[in-house]
Amino acid sequence: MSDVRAAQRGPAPRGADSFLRMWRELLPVGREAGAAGYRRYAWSEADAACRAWFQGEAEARGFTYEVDRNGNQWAWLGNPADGDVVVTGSHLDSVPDGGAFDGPLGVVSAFAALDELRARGSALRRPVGIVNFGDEEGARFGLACVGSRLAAGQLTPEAARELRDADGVSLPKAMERAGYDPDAIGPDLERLSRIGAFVELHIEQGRALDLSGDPVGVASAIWPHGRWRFDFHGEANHAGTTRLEDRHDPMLTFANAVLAARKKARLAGALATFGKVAVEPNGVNAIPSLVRGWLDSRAADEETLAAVVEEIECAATERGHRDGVGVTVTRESFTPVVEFEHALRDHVAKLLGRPVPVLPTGAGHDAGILSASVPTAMLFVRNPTGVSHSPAEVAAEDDCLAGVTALADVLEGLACP
Ligand code: HGY
Ligand code: MN
Ligand code: MN
Repeated sequence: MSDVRAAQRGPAPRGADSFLRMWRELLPVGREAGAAGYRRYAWSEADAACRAWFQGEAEARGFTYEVDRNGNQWAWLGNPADGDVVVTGSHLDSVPDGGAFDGPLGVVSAFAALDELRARGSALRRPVGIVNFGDEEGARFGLACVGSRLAAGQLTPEAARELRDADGVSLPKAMERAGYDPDAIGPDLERLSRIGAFVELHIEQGRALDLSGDPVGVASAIWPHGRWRFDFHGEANHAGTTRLEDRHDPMLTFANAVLAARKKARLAGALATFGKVAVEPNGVNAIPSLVRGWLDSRAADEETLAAVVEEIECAATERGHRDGVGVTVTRESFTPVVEFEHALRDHVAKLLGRPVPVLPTGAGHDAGILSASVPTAMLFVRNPTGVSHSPAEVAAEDDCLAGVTALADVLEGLACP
């Protein structure tokens, strides 16, 4: 069908060279001066800079560039309307003070892998696409994978329109300010139905590959996970004059909930994290009136996850009774367990040409969202420290290049059989 050589201009950079060039060029994009890490939040200026980078890379190669109704960016080689498209990619947004690799590694590797195929002279027999899904981390509006959830019909436009950031800016307003049409958002099932396989490459967010000594692995499953908002309602009062026994201090109840979360998760072999907190009025010499803490919890199966969250809620409520503090819990998102399709997973593993670890992960991904409607697989690249969602996140250059080669091998096997 499409000859990868015909669609690109200029001499053919090998995947490794183009990866290193793109990585260097993307590193400063959307990076605030003085920030500890990346703050590439959805629909921000930093996000716009990343999107401009994506569009530039697509157009420089002569790929057809498109933004879908939900603001996800696509670069096509061949005509996606032909169907059975092989898509690869990831996301470019970040958590607060995130690392360089979570997301961008998959997008940069996608372009580099197609450059590698071009250098190999591979002729594509299926259309190929690269995607940058919008707002994967949910750092700004609290819900992860907004772009892929909307496309897959797992988030309704009505619910998306209710999302607000910490300053009260709604998702539609943020999209509009960034130059996108918020009235267009909604399911994009026809687009997804054209995808025959989606393969997302991602840095591993753990140390399994480091421990096994492999640069690349394949995903087996994603743990079910969700986010719950705990509101602790107390009574504002003077820190210097209110007797301890007269206080209704929501910070105390919150602190106990944090300890309970740790204990319940440990006992169940699950994970529970209060990573974000907002305090009102947030004065150093005032007992707070409200503490709002967001719980992120994950477990190997949905029953365990539900039990752990319920236990944390009970512990918080009980403690609230003792402190004279009201506790309300709101589930803000939930992603069920994902088992990647075995046929594609095994095929991808075989295309790598050597035995590789097949790993579950506790991290969420757009691939997990898409897996409900599209055959989906993931490749992981070794992370020597396992650190992620932190500026300390790192992968060795050789491993990133091994990832590019692995992705090129997989795309070649799928699209140039
Ligand atoms: O939070 C997550 O699991 C993902 O990295 N978005
Ligand atoms: Mn992440
Ligand atoms: Mn990610």
